[in-house]
Amino acid sequence: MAIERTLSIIKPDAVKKNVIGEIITRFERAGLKVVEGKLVTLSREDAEGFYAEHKERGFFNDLVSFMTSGPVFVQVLEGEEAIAKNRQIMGATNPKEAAAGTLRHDYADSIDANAVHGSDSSTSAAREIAYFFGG
Ligand code: RTP
Ligand code: MG
Repeated sequence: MAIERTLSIIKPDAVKKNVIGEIITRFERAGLKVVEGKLVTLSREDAEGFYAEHKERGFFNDLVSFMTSGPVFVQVLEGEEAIAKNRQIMGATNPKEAAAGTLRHDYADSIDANAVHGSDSSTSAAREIAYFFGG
């Protein structure tokens, strides 16, 4: 099994709920290690650049407004199959469809305020890690 790195963001809704620690504990218990991390408030430019792949989608403006609505905790997780493992721990994008025991099932309020972000491929992980932590 390959050791990978992936980008994880604890989104403004979860930071407001004061569950950064609980969320990181879920990752640690699954064997993922935090190897970089910082609390930041994204500018609109930061959020637009990060989610550039979605810029033609109807939800783009709401997504950017939400991601800039308060601080986020940006981190790099490392471990075996980290990219897929992180997505599994997160659960489905829409918390109504997220399996019991996943982060979005347990902490997310809506498809917009859905607690966490995780890179969806090795290409995305490389781009997103460089975006926040340099190449
Ligand atoms: P993320 O990028 O935040 O980890 O989420 P994801 O891969 O599960 O979902 P993605 O398709 O990349 O969408 C990014 C974020 O946009 C919001 N979204 N809203 N209203 C909608 O139909 C809709 N679809 C997506 C979600 O907040 C999602 O996390
Ligand atoms: Mg995505």
